[in-house]
Amino acid sequence: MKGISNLTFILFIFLSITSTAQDANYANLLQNIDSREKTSLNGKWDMIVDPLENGFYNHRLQEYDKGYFRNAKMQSPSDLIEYDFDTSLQLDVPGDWNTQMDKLYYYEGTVWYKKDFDYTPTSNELTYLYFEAVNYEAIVYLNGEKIGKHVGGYTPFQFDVTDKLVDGNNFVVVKVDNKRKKENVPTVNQDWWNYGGITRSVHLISVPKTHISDYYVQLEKGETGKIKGWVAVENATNGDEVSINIPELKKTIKTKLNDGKASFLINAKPSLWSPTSPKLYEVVINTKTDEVVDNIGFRTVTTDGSKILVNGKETFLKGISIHEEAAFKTGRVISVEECKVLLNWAKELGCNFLRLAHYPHSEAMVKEAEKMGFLIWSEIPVYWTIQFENEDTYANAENQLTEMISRDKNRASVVLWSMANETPESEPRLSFISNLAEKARSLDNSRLITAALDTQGKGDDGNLIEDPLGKVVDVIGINNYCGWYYGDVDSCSSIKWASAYNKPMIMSEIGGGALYGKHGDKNERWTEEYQDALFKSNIEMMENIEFMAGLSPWILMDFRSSRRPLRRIQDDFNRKGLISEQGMKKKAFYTLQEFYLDMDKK
Ligand code: GCB
Repeated sequence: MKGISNLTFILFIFLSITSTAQDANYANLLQNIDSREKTSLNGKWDMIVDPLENGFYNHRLQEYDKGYFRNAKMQSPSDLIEYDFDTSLQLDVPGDWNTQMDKLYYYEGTVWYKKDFDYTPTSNELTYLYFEAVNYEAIVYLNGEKIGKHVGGYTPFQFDVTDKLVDGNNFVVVKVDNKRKKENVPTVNQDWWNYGGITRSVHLISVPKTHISDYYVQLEKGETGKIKGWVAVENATNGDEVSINIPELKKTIKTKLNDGKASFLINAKPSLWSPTSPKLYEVVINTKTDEVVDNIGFRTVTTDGSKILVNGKETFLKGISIHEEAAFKTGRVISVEECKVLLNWAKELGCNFLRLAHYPHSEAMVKEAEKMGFLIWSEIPVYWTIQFENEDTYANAENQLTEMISRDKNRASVVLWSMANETPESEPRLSFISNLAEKARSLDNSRLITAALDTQGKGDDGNLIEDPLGKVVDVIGINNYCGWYYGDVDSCSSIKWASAYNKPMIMSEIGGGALYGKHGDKNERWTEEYQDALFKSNIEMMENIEFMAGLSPWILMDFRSSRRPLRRIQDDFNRKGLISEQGMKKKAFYTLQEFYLDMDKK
């Protein structure tokens, strides 16, 4: 007994010494909002389409205080107010506007959203207004007053609205603007639909004044016996206690807060999370006033030369790329069921890995994928030729990266943070992406950093990877369209590859388009036979690349893109899916499936 209390004392001293703030640069997003008391603001929202931004600027193009956010009402019959939310049309939240109203199919611009709700204050609580995502820029007003702005279409953000809420009826107005701009991330050019709107859920989340605002609970890099992390508590007093409890492991550790943060280290031997055994442990974090429960999996991910190791074991990433677009109805995915349709297809294909392209997918997608044992590549929309020399563009990209990592840093499924996709080589691009990589490592050094490159040299002797970005990343992603954008289908199988880096390479894209049900000769574009032959030839090529550690062909399902106007074939869809948007599997689906299933037998 005495021994145990000595040990506790030593541990207490150790924890006190190490309980310094870990990193002050997180986005400070409430973690795991599933475990929080929430009021949903989903449902019908009133909306006004405002292409000229009349509700924001006066006729001199100055921002003015009579904007639509006031939600003004006529007080007398002679009043002139040229808008009225109460008689307006409505949109569903969550949801994109493009697929909800025919008139808005191609619309890019401003739409005003308004929602009324009742609120009853409770004592000693803080209330956050939490948006899971709005594409692209959101200016948020509560009861006629501006409470903040958020830029970036795929990550969550929150505002403390405690002092702005009134007892009884309240209204929130959001100016949503998805105009593409050169300086944005992504920029003006992208090969997916620029779905606008409040595309993910909105909540009011109440927490005690002194509350757990953030935490990191993960295995130490490369160590399977040490769970390490920190807890951040808002409005705490120095010395307040935090406990971290993992009941199934019979581990409880207590630590003290210093400047609102506390570090901890738990020696434990959890059953490791892996694609074949996606074990999650209930983790309960307590303070005197607050409790958060999460389900966390423990695994390591490292590299050894050109291999990727999961829990120390070489693991080939049998993957597929996915856009977060709903099957059958198109538009953004808005429910867990819609996530599951895509994930089940990936399972059927034989995948253990998903590239969630080209932006952070919803938390629901990441969590469902985690339960099903998928390893995940998660990325920010630093896509093609963005403004690498623009500081604001960098700040925007870094903010999206920070919000992505803040939200998903406790997910065992996520093994790769991707910084960029197909960016052209230049000095400014190298420093832009190197800075992002450094930022990502400072926020989370337990995962691998990657980027999808398309800069490989294509010579007569074969393809050579020597992009200087290869130095910066831990895993090199290569997008390679042999048989589609270059080379004959038959030529692909004999291409040789070399790399200047002794690092793992994931073929993050290969592919070609086919219209489901279109059959013909294997040399005829858009037929299933052409796509199938392309997959076969590329598979042969990849079987000969020694440093290949994984593969995520482009793409699971046909998806909407305004770059794809070819009538009767594309009809605004990128047709590189292995499955049509109506859920019909093309020939190449079965070819890739066979390749993955054969690998399991080896
Ligand atoms: C790419 C891009 C992806 C496109 C794809 C295509 O290299 O990374 O976003 O959709 O090619 O279909 O051209």
